[in-house]
Amino acid sequence: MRFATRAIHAGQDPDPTTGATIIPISQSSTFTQAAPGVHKGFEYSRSGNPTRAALETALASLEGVGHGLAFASGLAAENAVFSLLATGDHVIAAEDLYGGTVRLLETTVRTRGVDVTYVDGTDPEAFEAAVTPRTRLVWVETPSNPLLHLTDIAAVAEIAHASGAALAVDNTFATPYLQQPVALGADIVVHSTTKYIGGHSDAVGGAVLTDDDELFDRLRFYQNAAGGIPGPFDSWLILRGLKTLAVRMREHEKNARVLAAHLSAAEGVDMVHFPGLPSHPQARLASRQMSGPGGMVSLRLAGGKPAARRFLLALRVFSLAESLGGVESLACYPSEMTHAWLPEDERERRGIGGGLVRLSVGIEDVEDLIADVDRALAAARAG
Ligand code: P1T
Repeated sequence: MRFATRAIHAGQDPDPTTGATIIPISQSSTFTQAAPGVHKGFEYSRSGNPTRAALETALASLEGVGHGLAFASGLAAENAVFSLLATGDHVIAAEDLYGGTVRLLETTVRTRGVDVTYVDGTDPEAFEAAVTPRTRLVWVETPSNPLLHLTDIAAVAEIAHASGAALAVDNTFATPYLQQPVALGADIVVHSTTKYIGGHSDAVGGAVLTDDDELFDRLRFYQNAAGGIPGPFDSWLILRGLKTLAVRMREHEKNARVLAAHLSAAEGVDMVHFPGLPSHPQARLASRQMSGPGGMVSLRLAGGKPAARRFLLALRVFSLAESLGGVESLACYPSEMTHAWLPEDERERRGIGGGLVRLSVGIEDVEDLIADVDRALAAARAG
């Protein structure tokens, strides 16, 4: 079956006991056993729950892998992957990452005695140069948050594997509709399902997908042992959102292409980051490893922080909010929101300056989105 069909049907057969066409919300913490250890596949909802299992099967199918695990948030999913690391191990991470991922690496992974090196994610040679005999994991987001940098997944997978390390790709921005990292050589895919997969900004969740049986066994053990699982209702909301992923991504992308081109020609905009623009430094890699550029656009306003502030306050259709990937358009100010945890000099060094604004382009009528950014740009210039 093809992608849009699997999004609606994988793991989602009619309920065998009632015929319910839609996966029911199995709002039960426990499952009655006929005799000790004799049950229908579920014992206790931390270990496994039918609604969550349906979501896990659907997500694995969309990423083209054999195993899926759902978590309570994207960061809980990431933490499951980082649990594979022991004291003395080394991680190479691309530099442009969601601020919460950097915070997790710096405050919980590094403090366990795991060494972390950040490299330019756009340069495979930088990964190669950072490899040590203790490197166990390479971690990238592609496209990255917030600068929309791309990492060449196939090239970096080869480098990771040559040193015996695993490559994990945070595929939140691309979604499996546009990019399937395991087919390109990655070992693990991570998602914040809060974003495009859920798609309606009404649930927080995460997922880890892999085709590797041994990694899956360890991650599955961690999921049950540490317990950071989503409840049945959130699993159900994310599964419902997932059904329309293909159609939503097409609309996000259509609007993002129009908006990115419009912003590129606009007065007061220094730079637009969008993998679908011919000016994106990795436009060729984008067309090779993704089937489309997605719906995220970042822009750098010429007037720096004061202009960005005026821009954000003048928006009416875009909401000023953390998160992304919902049907509604959102604007984010990375330096004071998603990446506020990083020290200012570190943000500047990573290219997240005061003029940077990130847009999650929704699926509203694009004319209204253009009118909104034009009004906000006029306000930004008026200062
Ligand atoms: O918020 P949570 O579901 O825990 O997911 C964390 C996360 C992981 N990976 C990427 C690429 C992300 O963007 C996020 C969360 N990001 C935001 C909340 C944001 O506004 O960028």
